[in-house]
Amino acid sequence: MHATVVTLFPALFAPLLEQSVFGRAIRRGLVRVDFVDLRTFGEGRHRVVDDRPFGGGPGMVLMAEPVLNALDAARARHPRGARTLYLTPQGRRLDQALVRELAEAPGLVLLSGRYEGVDERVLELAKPEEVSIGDYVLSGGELAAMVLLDAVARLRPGVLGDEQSPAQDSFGAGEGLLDHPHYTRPLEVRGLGVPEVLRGGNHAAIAAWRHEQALRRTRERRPDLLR
Ligand code: 9WO
Repeated sequence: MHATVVTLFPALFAPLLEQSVFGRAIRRGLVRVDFVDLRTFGEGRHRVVDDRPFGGGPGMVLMAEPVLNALDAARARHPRGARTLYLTPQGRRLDQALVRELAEAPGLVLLSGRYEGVDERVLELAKPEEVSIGDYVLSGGELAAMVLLDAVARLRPGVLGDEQSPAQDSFGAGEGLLDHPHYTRPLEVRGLGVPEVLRGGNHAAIAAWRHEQALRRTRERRPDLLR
């Protein structure tokens, strides 16, 4: 995975890049995340990137030219076929199917907005794919970009240790089910035990129990996933 993030706040990404799984993937060369600092493309001596909205109202809007120039610089670092994404609550909802698709892309350019958003002409001219991680408003697109990067990176071969496999994920096998319950030591926690089937060595029975639990949870909590 090679991603370039266009943002005013590249430093916000440090905790993700330093986190153990993600950091190891970078050191191993399995994942690469670069930044284009939007400020570099600002206007004048003060590198201004925002201005007041036409029509009035509160807040500021990211100006088109700095964003378009930053996107061009970011795209120049990727082969054709790279995907350009703008993180916004107005976008297509991110789900595991889109995550799998993005994991196969030859490159990702992520635009993280701030303030009230970007000048609409950026969207008309650069035509990024608009992606939402959920129906809520953040202070900027950076956290959403990190969520997307984390979800995509862990699908790249070798990023997870071999003890963990994305095939084990609740959505990873393409089954679209929620996860089953998990238990570890001790056998008793404040009077609560562990289901008997998990304590025996019958792996077929364990697999069947887990599948049944996953189905039940999905039916109860997210019937929409069973369509
Ligand atoms: C602010 C706002 C206020 C009232 C109604 C709708 C609204 N949308 C926004 C908005 O999009 N503000 C932004 C802050 C501008 C772009 C970057 N920001 C952002 C991105 N906040 N939340 C996201 C985001 C991105 C992806 N998935 C969920 C949220």
